[in-house]
Amino acid sequence: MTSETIISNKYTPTAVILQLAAFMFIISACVGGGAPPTGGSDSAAATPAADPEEVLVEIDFDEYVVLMDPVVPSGPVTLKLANKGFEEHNLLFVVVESDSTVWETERRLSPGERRTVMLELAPGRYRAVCDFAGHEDRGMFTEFLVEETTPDESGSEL
Ligand SMILES: [Cu+2]
Repeated sequence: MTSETIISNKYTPTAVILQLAAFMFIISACVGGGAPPTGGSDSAAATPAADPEEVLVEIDFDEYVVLMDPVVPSGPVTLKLANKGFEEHNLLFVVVESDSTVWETERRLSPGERRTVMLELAPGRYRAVCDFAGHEDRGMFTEFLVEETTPDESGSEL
């Protein structure tokens, strides 16, 4: 046996094909194990009749913070909730002055979950709180102001 045959044995087409097959298997396994086909989409396909005047309020959850704009216009808003942490979280809106809860999530958000909620807010100062599993005591709250919106002023923005 010459050294030439040893080298050619190492790089047979069969070995290359097997490696390729293994590679393809890994690729398909990754795709198959990914997000479910209907979940995790950021597209607006679910709300084709979206109002162009829609006011979006993005609220992110993490351990242990609630992140959102400190000022929100009054009236109808669309909350875009996103749990970016690794624990479950919920959300309550509490009027600061009266300490009364005006809205809360129907169920907790799982890690990575996104949820859209339509809501109407009256002017005032609010606390946005996650009161799940002692998170509030760890600082998982923020305050925001709902400001009265007057249609006449909307044209002067920017
Ligand atoms: Cu929480």
